[in-house]
Amino acid sequence: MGMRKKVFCVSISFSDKTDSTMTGNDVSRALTTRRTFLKRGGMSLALLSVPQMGRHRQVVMAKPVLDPNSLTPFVDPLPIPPVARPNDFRPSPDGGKQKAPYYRLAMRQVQSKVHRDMKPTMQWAVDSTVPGPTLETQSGQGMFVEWANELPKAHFLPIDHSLHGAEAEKPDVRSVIHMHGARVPAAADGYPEDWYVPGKSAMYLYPNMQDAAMLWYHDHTLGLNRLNVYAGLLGLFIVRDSFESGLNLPGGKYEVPLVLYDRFFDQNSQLYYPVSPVAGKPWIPELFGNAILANGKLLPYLEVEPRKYRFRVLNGANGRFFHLSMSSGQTFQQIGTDQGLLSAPVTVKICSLAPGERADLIVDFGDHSGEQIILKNDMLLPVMQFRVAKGKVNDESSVPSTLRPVHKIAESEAVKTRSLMLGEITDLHGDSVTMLLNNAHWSMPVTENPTLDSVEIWELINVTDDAHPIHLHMVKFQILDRRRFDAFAYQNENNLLRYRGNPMPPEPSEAGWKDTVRADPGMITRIIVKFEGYVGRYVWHCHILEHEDNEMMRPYDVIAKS
Ligand SMILES: [Cu+2]
Repeated sequence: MGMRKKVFCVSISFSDKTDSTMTGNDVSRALTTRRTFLKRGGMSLALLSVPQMGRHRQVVMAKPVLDPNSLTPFVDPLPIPPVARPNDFRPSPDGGKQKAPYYRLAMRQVQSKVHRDMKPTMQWAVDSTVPGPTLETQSGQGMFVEWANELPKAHFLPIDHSLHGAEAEKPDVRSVIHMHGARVPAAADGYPEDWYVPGKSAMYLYPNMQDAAMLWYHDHTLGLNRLNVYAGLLGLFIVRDSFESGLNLPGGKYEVPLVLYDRFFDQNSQLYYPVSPVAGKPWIPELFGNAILANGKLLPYLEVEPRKYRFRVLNGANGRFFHLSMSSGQTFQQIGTDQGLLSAPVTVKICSLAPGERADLIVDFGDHSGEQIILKNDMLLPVMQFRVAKGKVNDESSVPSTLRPVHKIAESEAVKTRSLMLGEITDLHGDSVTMLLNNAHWSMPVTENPTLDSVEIWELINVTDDAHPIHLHMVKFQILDRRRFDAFAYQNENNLLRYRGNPMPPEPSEAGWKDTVRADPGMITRIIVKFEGYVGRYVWHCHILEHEDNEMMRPYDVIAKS
């Protein structure tokens, strides 16, 4: 017989030390230590919202993975994704005099280095970088983007053909790009079934009738989304407006986008995506890579001046929640969230971001001249380093004490309240088999059908052990509250609602316009949404991409007023 393939089994837990050298006992110890730490620290779980608490799943690491601790940290400068330049200007379809910029952005396979001491990594880029080029526009300035699929015909990550939408008869390589957070007509939203194969493209018009905010684009292909995004198909989209520009916030080179995500690399510097131990069904319920990348680099550094900076941070990970802090102990001033500016800056010591969420942060290096400061995740692990120059500089930027007023939507405006259960189906071992929204599969008839311009309250009733970041396409919303409830009674006593606590308002850093909300385990999270924009078919889903790919996504229809 040939060589026996070495198989490494690790539990994908919330431990950041998950790697091929970790045994089950090590993982248990790590879990215990962290739980004890959490308890002793008196830290609220809502703050940390570690989604992986108590989970202990077998995931096969078919090969040893690279340990980022074995690399010299902070040897590569932080790359800034290039700003996309229009190829052309085209007549606007609304017949207006103003022409709209046209961009052609192609998805391609590239080789690029994520660290000085690693070999080039094969990735799928938009244009030629991962993250792809940043699109920028002014609010109200529409644009055309032609998303072209120029990928190879073979996928390099483990497709699970048993998942709905990823059947073996479908082509392996398919893509469709969604603009997360954009108010767009349904035809340009990147519906998960609107995928196309290499050699094809889709032309989308984005009207951009919305306030300044940092949005992002990423693949959304039904059943493949987690793999295509992991491969590299994501990038930023910044909408600006005159209100925000009038605020004198740090700008130009002092405004730095920061796309964060985690990956595994094999010993050959190639992306590695773990699989389940079940033959023919490689899907895993969550992925927490041991390597955290910032703008596509592993452990980069950024040279900064001793002054204020604005960081536009995206959690672009498949499933990891980030809890960012600075080794200097300094705080962040959070000025914005998913859909733009907060009503006033909020001081945060730890910036928590679920997958899909964004934070707009002001960091003042003014009192730290000459220092080297580490941006850390989960209070332990380095993400990147800031090298603050010596001396003093004249910083003319400012952070006003009030930003953009956030008009609160009154509950009385809601014409409907929908109770929507976030559920999970497990096998006899307690391992996840599929995740469902309101017990419905993707292919079942639409059940959420709000009327255009109406206001609704959606109650996200989470009976699972995980936090699920829930994202609604096309709209922005506000978080009303979160409330602990008896999930057992709800499931076993015919949806009996027994509350276990008082409603808790959103954290101040979430009390603005959102498009993605953390629905914590054992909690009912209520959001209030005005369905402004366009009539048509959209989707709402969990932004843990492994969940989304396994049924935790539903179509919804915005219907015309009668
Ligand atoms: Cu989920």
